[in-house]
Amino acid sequence: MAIERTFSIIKPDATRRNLTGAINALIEKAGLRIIAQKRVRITTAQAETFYAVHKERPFFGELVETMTAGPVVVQVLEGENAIKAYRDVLGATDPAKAAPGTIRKEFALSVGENSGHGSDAPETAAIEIAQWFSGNEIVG
Ligand code: 3AN
Repeated sequence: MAIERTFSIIKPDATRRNLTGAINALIEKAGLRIIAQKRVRITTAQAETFYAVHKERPFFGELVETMTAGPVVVQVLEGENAIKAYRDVLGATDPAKAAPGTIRKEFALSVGENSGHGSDAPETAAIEIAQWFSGNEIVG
């Protein structure tokens, strides 16, 4: 198995409810290492760029609004098959369909306010990490 890096966002619905530590505990329990982390506010322009792939979807406006509604915690996670491993820890997009013990089952409020983002492929992980972190902020 390959050691990979993935990009994570703890979304505003979760930071608002003081869930950063609880989510980080699930990340670490899954064997993923948090090798970079910072709390930031995403601007509307940054959210539109980040989610450009969804711009034709009916929920795009709501998505940009929820991602800019409060602070987020952006992270780089490292571990074996980190991209899939983190998406498994996140659980299904719709928390009603997420498995017990996953971040979204435990904490998400709705399909929109679903507490976390994880990259879906190595190419997007590389782009997303570079969008938020410079090399010397990532300490593996
Ligand atoms: P995932 O984050 O699980 O990869 P995507 O890429 O399909 O899911 O969707 C990106 C984000 O868009 C989701 N995390 C969620 O916040 C939002 N989203 C997806 N589907 C819907 C929907 N039907 N209604 C509202 N928001 C949605």
